Amino acid sequence: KKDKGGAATANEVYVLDKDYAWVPARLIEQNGEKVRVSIPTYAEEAQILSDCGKGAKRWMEKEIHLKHYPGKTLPLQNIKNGSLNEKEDMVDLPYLHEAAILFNLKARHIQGLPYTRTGDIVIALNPYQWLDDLYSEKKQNRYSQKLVWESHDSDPRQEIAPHVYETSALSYKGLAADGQNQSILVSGESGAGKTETVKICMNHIASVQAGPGSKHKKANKVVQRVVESNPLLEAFGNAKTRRNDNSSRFGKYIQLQFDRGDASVGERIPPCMLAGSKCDVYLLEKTRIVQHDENERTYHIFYQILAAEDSDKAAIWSGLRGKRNQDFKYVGKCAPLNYDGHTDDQHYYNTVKSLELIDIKDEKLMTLMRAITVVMQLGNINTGPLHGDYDKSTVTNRNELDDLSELIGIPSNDMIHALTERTMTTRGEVFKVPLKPDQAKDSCDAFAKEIYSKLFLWLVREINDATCAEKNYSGQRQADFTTIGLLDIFGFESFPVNGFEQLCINYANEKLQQKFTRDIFQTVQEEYKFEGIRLDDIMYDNNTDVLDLIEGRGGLLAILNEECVRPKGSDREFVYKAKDTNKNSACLINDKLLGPMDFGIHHYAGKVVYFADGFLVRNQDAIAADLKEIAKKSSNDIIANHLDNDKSLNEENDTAARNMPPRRGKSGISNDTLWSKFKTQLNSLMKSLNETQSRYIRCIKPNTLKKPFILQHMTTVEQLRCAGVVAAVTISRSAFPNRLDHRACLERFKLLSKKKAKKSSKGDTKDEVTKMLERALRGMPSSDDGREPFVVGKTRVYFRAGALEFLESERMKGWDKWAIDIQRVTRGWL
Ligand code: AOV
Ligand code: MG
Repeated sequence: KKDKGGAATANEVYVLDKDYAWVPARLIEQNGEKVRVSIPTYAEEAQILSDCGKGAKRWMEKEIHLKHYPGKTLPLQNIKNGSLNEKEDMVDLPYLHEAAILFNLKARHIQGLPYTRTGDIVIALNPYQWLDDLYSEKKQNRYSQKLVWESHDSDPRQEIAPHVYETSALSYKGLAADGQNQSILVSGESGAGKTETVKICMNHIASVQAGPGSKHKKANKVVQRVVESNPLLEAFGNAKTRRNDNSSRFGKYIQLQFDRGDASVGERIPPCMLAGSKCDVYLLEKTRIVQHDENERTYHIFYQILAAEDSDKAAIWSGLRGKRNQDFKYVGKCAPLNYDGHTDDQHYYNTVKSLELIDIKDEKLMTLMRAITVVMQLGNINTGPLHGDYDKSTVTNRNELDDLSELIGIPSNDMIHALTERTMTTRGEVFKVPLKPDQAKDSCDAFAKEIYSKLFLWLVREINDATCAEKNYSGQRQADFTTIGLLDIFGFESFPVNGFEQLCINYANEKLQQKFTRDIFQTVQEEYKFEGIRLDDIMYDNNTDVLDLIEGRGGLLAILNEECVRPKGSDREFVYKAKDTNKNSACLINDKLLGPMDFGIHHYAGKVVYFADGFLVRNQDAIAADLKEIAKKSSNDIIANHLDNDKSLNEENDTAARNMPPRRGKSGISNDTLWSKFKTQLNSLMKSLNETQSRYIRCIKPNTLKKPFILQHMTTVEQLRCAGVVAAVTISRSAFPNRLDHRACLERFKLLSKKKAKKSSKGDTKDEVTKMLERALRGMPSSDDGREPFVVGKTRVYFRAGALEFLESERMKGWDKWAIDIQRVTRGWL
């Protein structure tokens, strides 16, 4: 039986599609396990929404075997009304599942509306164009007025469109009104817009703090320094990648510090002023310092220096005069890049200005620039066999070595020894082992990586010293300030080949996901409490098992650390032991098809296979003692004094980390491994986050073309899954998958009630809805556990799985029976 299209729309569904994730379709027929649907032809994919609205001209038929697609066909109320009249808050979508979320976001995105809510979470699609109106001063003030300074009886968000300004404004309000520390957790994949979003929120917070209607927003020096610290961190920690011209190659957590508002002024909310900021950074990508892909670049700062005026370059080092990118191997030739609206030379002068703001100028500035030049110069050192002996090595381009020696301030011969030999100690006897030419080259690379990464940490400490409130308000301590923390951290990663970095990144994401699900769960509990609904059966997936596998006793982290101190430890042995010890863990993929260097993990966001090559070396993350020793002789203060210091500000405060004695293993390398340090850092971050009220912004990259208005289904859906948006919806809907507010419910189903619903004498809609629904649902088969099919709350009706579908099918009494069956078959599926 064919559907004629047009009016009857309840047989419209979304079906899973291998190219487009979800496509809207019409059910034509069901025959046992088989369903025939008609789908708009793929050529019209971009127009899917409008086509469906118009009753579609060209459709193709497709047979779906339900048996093979369990849970893959979804009931849809009405594509036209459900999608084109998109909802600002997805919680208001009557059917809330992955496909509905996708099409709601799409409908908004193609109209230039990048922000959408899912309850308290803001989903931000990268608009890939600067929308001036969206970030005007007027907009900023409107959100501050509505959400911070005015008082309302009901949720004021109902009056304003979703925006990340609501996240920043509500955080500020929580801070000022309740005195509670706040945090904004921004996540998403590379290029999704995390860093921009953090800056947008930071600017807004800086404007809210000036108080209602203030005209003097950014005049104060503290605000300027805090805001200017962003481009500075970007110059040293961002680089062009294939996916993002200004990609952050480190994670960061910035805490904005505020003085406690003066309650004596008698304002309803005492304005708290921004007093400073503090930044913690995570896992700077080190390999990029010595190599990068052809279409990518190393860190911006290298290109900035090389693009400066010759006289400025000569002030750093006379040898830089006339030098270009291609004269340095680590930098290399690449097309000129204009990111953030500026060229490299313009960026150089902005960087110098921002450095001056934090008092890095004159000789200190030169020391910093020279240390960066040392890194570049290290890449130019070539090594070869010593007098034809390939077991030994020497530097083969003496002129480059002499330049290096001049820059770093260490005699050339001392440099040669440090780069081409290793000092070993066996049974108290000290002797030198020569390095092969390749090993000597690796030692140059290791030295360059070490200098740059420590220099980056040094810079972060300098920024913190200049911006932190404790310094600006002497005599006050950290605890005297309240904070809003902004987290901009790498999202979940899964590439064709995944290494140690991906494991660290995905581990961090598991930690954050755990917090996310717990917070969502709590919000749902609060909503039900507000509605006066007793909650007995919320179930949700938690990822404790994966975290156990990674960081628990006998977990991957412990095994890898053990392997690092074992005299004959190897990557392969690590994989073997990891698989053997955790063979009962459901999260570890121990497939016969995986090689002896591969292991897989079922992460919350999907399955990832890791290739363990280089895990031990990466984890040890230590340079040879010879290089550490020689660095101390450098005339460059940063290189001489800061190579041993890798503590971030938070870590310094963490006494537990300080009191842990480092263990020593083979060749005297300490067991203070990268992973252990990262774990300590993460735990300290989680502890700090747990003391705050957290809000979430999920950034989504709508297309890989970096173009406005386009939304690609497949990649968007993958991100929604990774961001836990679907999981959040599942949690919030697990007990009651559907909800409608009282009015909407009355209007939609009043015809079902045989008796005309009498207006309750008190005009009580709750009572009216309850009576109406009791009558309308009388014919519904009772559930196995005998529970009520719906519960009426203070403002909304909550439906158990199947109840809303039953009402809808009753409403469309004229439908063919098969349509109802399909609704039943698909009931409860996400
Ligand atoms: P990311 O921080 O999430 O990637 P960015 O914040 O650097 O991504 O954004 C990537 C690019 O998208 C920016 O350089 C802008 O061109 C554009 N963009 C992002 N957000 C907006 C916005 N709200 N309005 C206009 N353009 C925007 V990475 O750091 O790579 O994970 O490691
Ligand atoms: Mg970024």
